[in-house]
Amino acid sequence: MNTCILVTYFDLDSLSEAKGLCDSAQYKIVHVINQKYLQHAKFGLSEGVISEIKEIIQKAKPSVVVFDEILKPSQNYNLASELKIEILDRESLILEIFESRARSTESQMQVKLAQLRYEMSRAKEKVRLTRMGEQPGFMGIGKFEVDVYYNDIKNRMSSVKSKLQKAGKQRELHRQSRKRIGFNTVSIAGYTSAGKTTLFNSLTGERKEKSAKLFTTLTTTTRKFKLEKEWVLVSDTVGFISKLPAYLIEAFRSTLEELTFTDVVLVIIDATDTSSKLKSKFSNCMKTLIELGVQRDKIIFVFNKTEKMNEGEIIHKMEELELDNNKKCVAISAVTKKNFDTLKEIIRENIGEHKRIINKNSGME
Ligand SMILES: Nc1nc2c(ncn2[C@@H]2O[C@H](COP(=O)(O)OP(=O)(O)OP(=O)(O)O)[C@@H](O)[C@H]2O)c(=O)[nH]1
Ligand SMILES: [Mg+2]
Repeated sequence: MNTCILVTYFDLDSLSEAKGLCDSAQYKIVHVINQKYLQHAKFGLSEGVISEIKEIIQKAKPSVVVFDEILKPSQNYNLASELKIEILDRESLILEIFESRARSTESQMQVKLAQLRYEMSRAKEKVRLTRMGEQPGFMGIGKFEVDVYYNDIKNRMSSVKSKLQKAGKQRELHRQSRKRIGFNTVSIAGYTSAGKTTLFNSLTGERKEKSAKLFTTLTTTTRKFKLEKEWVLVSDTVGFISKLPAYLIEAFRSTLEELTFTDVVLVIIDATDTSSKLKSKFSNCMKTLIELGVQRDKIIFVFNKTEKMNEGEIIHKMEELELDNNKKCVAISAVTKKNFDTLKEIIRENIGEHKRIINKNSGME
């Protein structure tokens, strides 16, 4: 197994999430370095810490150093040259996880596009440095080859993009045919590991992979389930995370766009999180949903994993997110199916409400 030294923040929430990311990427952590600040100009770290890490590298001989922040290409370059080891910043770590987990052709292409964008941002910096004469060519190649390299990435990107566009069109056709048949649709969204797939499986009787590891699901799956007398289509989607690189959202946009077309979006919240984690994950989810263009009135807030919590604790968690008086909020357990009747009732009411708004806007009511 690959090993790493993890450089992260002091607070327990950041630490546990960073550990989760290392675990999902299959790196065994041999040493943790906690810092208050990871945005120093040259290395991301202060120079004092650099010599500390050098000593640890000598002793522990890790495969990589995981840096739990987004590093600029120049910082990554400086740090790698100074420590003489590969540096994985938060973006590339998440990319590695996505790469190892992508199963469907579409998600593999999406990951490919994200990797190319990542490479492109690095290439731009390298081209800039080479042009300024600060870096005498890179990877042993000169100015002319740098342009060739840069153009090659551009070409590969446009080829992946056009394949993804085709897949997107296919998705659009599916969506239209579902609409013609008259199916109502529900999407499940939320932070990674909130329990989206567990809920999806419980509603549909599916057996999609669920796990405590982060980013278990990368492919949107749609199945039907019975809502009293009518069949409804429900989709499970890729989870969010804080500081998710913009180009990953961009690459997954075509699948995440499903969220803007469905009648109802269930936002799954892990109610067992500490207050600080609960709030930061929630604001991150809402920010991402708004960026994607999801209308807030379509959202139902689902507090999950509440089977072992008492009423007081649940209400307290709802209050923390100012959702305690919200009619579109329900506490469930995806494992024990606690409050599934209430959840279905709220979904039904919201589908009805959404349909009324659409009809009104199109002059049918
Ligand atoms: N106690 C408890 N655990 C749950 C519940 N729902 C999900 N879990 C656990 O939470 C973990 C994550 O569940 P998943 O369903 O894989 O979460 P997800 O949101 O699909 O995660 P990603 O696909 O990685 O984004 C698993 O270990 C589940 O067993 C619940 O209602 N109660
Ligand atoms: Mg999942």
